[in-house]
Amino acid sequence: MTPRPPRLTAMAAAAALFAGGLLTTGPVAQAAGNRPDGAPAKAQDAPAITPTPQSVRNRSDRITISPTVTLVTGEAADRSTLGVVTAALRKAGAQRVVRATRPARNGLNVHIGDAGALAALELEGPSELPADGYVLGIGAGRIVLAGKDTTGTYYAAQTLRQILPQRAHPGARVAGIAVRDWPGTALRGVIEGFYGTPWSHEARLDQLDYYGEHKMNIYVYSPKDDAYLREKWRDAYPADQLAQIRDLTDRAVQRHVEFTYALSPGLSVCYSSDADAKALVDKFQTIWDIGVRTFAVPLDDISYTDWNCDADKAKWGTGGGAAGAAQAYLLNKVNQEFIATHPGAEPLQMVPTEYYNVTPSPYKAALSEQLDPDVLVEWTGVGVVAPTMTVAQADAARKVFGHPILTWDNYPVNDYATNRLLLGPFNGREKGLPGRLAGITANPMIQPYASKLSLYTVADYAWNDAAYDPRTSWGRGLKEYAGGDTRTEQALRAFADVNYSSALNTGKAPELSAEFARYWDSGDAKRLTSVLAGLGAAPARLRADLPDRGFIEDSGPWLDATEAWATAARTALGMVEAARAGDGDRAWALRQQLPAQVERAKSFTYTGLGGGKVPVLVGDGKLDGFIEAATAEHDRILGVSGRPTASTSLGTYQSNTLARMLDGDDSTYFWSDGAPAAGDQLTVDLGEARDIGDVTLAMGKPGSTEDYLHAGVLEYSVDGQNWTTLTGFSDKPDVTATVPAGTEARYVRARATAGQNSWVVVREFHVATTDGEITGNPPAADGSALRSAADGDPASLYRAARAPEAGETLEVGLVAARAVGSVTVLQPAGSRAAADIQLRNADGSWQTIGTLDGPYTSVDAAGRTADAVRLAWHTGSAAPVIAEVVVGK
Ligand code: LTM
Repeated sequence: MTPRPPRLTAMAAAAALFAGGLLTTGPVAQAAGNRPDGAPAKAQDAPAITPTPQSVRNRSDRITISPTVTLVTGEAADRSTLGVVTAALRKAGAQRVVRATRPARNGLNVHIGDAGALAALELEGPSELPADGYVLGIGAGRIVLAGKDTTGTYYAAQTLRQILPQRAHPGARVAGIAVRDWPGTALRGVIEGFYGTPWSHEARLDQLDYYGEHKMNIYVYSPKDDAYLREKWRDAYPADQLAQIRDLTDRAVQRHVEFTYALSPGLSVCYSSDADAKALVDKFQTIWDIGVRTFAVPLDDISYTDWNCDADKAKWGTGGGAAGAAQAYLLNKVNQEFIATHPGAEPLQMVPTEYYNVTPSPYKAALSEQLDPDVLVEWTGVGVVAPTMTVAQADAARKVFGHPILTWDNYPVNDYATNRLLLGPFNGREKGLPGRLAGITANPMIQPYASKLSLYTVADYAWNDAAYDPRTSWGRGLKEYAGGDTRTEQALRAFADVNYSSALNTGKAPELSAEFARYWDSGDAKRLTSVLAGLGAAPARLRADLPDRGFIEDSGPWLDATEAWATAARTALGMVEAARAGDGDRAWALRQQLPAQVERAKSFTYTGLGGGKVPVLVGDGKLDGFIEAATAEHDRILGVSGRPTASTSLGTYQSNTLARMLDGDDSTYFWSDGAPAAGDQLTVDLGEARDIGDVTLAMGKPGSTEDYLHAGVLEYSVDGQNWTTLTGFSDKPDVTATVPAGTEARYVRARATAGQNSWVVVREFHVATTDGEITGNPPAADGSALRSAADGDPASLYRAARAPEAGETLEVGLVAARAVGSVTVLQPAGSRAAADIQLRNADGSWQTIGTLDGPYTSVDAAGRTADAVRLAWHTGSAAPVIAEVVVGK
């Protein structure tokens, strides 16, 4: 067992603090953000120190790192602290670091854990500070580290480590400084409490190092999928696993972190059973024996309406109040028979079954009244993943649970969204909150290394909430994690930005989306090109240079997806730029690359505990949104009308979606999941007001011949508000309305004028538009439609079933004769069809204006009047594949 330094621990301090209610004066009030001298702590005071210190004052004097530095050690110095200080001095250029009981005459003296040595710097000692507070003074020819306790001195050493320069030789001059610092709340750290693959032993050791460096002092060991903590809670650990817990405990002690062992018996415990209480205590004893001093009993995510034994029902009855009484009974036994009988044990922690609100209930009342008062209660805030947490809510929790509150903050945990990395900052937590709590524990991601970015900000907030700014803290965390290299930092920032959003940070990819908005506003393609190039290169740079290699392992599929999305976005940008520059050929070539690039970007998966694969999300809604917007812009420039969309007041039966009534395929259909009432409607939206031709509503299907609108009207509208009737219909599944020439509409709808019993099937709801009517040959291959050649969507293809025969044509009818500015024919790359492009004159004759020439053919029609356009296939042409025929004005 590792020897433990005697100290007033933070947890004991927290429990004491709450024993008689909230302290509102003294150290805790200071910890809420005011410096003892009354001046507010400023983040910019000490940019290099993390978490942001409460008070930093620069001095006018300097010290020099001498070749030999003497450590003068006092009581509140332990080996870990000496190790940190020695390593920092060596990195600063000291060649020898020696220990002594009194200061050396020559060279720099570093006083560790000796508050008396502060007098020479005219600095007040740490005695009035809360637990873990410290004073660090540099000046008057010395360095003094004086903690309120050993942890405080250790934190002074961590601060010194961040202040000292890195030099190969002695002689560095260090500016004088006075830091007076203390935490905003007693407990600050992490609860490994998620579902999914538990962290590895190495990752946990690494985390404990990280916590020590960032002044976090608690780690709760509670992974949901460690069987010995839940399903097999009564069973003893195999020797190797126990040895690992011992390792973790030792490392935690070295890093001044409370290793907290959390056993969750709720799935099978019999609360009234002496044998189960003994099993719990026995298991704790084995863990105590290897050095653990802090214990928890989480009772979250269990049923409290089903007892695990009849004896509990007989003893307590049923309902939430009974469950609260039963839990209090068992926990009090553990508290009294184990915690109270083990001197040095920290206060017991528990997670209630109602952990996610402050609503008074019989369950909470029972816990409040019957649970021993010194037990800490964990609470997730209002909501399991609370978007915000306020002082008022914490006070309400304190009141309703009647116990000191330790938050179990479900951020950045991603077990409920394993497709995401949550790399944004800790956000939405009100200033002043830490001072009302016994502490803050954050439930991290399944990915330990990637969790560090947000944990950095949790540590910063928990230490000094008054000075905390989420974005500033996030930026500092990125800088630190990148290891001092600016380009790595930029790469990390770009990657973290596209993995930013969560319930706490609702903005998606905030920096990248601002760049997209700027581009659409300004047209500054150069800047966006560079941003996207940076994003695309970020994964490779991180893989090459990020010091923390675990992050790369954790983020693999997200890194791959980021690179692929950036590639697709660059293609989309190039496409818009080419279209805007009039280079339709290139624009179309780029547009065709997009689907495969997007598919690849969507193809990367995270593999969870059971081997299930989940496609990962990166910059979702922003990167894909940009590509969609760019595609629409490209199509708009080319004059492509855009595909109609549909909506309905009816529900959808299974996968028979509305899109199926617009796909030009008579064998697929929309199917409602119920019978329509009068007023129910199906609406086609053409995207903009356009000249429309005939409207066809094809309803019913073999096997469901009665599934159609039995009584209704076809109507159209320009604005979606004012409707004009085209035709009424009754008792016929196939309806066609002839539309007067010159009719303009954006919306066309079929509206039920009476209720009926049968559901509704719509095979096709077709509104002919200016460039819409397609007839001709060769017929479309299976799975393709002739209509796809001019449906407003270049992504849908008319793929001929065979090569054309002599005299065959593909004809696009215009609603009425009009001036034609150009005809553009888009074919997929590699398509070898050959045809003349012809216009139909007023006398019915056809005039050739050009020939098909590669994937992108655009022919100037010079405003000739025509009422149809056609492709007259050449003899010997390959089977045509046409993406779109665009008839420009
Ligand atoms: O939050 C608590 C107290 N329990 C569970 C956690 O184990 C889980 O990680 C989070 C997030 O899914 N939700 C819970 O309810």
